[in-house]
Amino acid sequence: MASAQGYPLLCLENPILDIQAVGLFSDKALLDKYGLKDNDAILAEEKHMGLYDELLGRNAKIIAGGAAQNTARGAQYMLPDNSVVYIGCVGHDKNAETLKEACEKAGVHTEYRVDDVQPTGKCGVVITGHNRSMCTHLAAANEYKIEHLKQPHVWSLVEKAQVYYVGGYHLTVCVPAILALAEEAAAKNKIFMLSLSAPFIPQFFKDQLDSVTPYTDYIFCNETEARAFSDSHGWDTHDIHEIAKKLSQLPKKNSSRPRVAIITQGTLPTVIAVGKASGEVDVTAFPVREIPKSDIVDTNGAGDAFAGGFAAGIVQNKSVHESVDMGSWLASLSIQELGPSFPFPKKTY
Ligand code: 26A
Repeated sequence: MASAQGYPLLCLENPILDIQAVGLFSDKALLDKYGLKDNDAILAEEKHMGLYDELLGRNAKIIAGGAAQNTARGAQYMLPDNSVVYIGCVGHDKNAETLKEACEKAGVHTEYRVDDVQPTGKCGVVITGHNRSMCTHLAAANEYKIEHLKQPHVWSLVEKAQVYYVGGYHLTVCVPAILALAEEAAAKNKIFMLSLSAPFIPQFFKDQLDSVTPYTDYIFCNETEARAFSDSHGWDTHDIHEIAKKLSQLPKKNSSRPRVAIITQGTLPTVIAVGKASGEVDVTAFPVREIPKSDIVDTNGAGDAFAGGFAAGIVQNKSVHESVDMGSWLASLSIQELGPSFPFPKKTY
């Protein structure tokens, strides 16, 4: 049962189960066999379909994933009970139960659309060193429909939310649903956040992305995604400070809030650009909470955890810098766990 007062943070994207190979079972030969890059996120084509069974045959771990679903669990980790609701489309199967249970355990309320035909989406994750390669078969996750969002019991959760977080991966799925949230945020001066998710989003889904960026109050990406955005927009720069500045200056629907662009760069400082009404931009860099390399289990989900901690800060009206530090703290916890997970018993910030 949904909480009567709703949830301050609402996240939308693709609920996906990660099938993650670990240790000796995960190697370059496997990447080569399926033509995967060592650090990438792609949509599966026909030639990749054997990867999932091959991973399972190699003792792979099954872990709840889906980028914004990880962010939702991460944000809830740092917020009071009943703070986060997550929306996306799953199949009518056991994998959907697994995802729902992971969310319930984390205290995240789910409002899944359940597709009767397609199975729940899955993501093959191949870890080599500190890199992760992801190959996603969206299946049911690709069947999200705006009609689900507009049902009265779901839309009332949309209306009660104060902050929206959409994973950019959803731009491949249901732009009308993203725009419905974005417009609700802009019309009522609520907060809309978007992550670029992967380089292929600005590369191949540029028009969909450009239809949503004017609504963003916060836009997140890592350095590779930032450069892909710059290339696809003909900006002719790979300088992260410069790209952050330009992102913050993109046209904006709701002029009552500044645009904030946040670019993470692994262990290098996070670059933050805050656009001002005058047209000037404040660009700062904020160090990450680095942990010893030997404590890193894998970096799958680090960016999602960062966004979760950050969103938790914004939900609690913290400053941008404090929210960045919360994101960095949560990311440092997540990379010490297998996959996009967080330590239990809970640690406190
Ligand atoms: C549309 N695509 C490609 C995707 C994803 C995705 N989540 C949503 N849509 N491809 C990978 N992921 C998730 O990213 C997380 C790490 O950031 C994986 O499920 C993984 O948990």
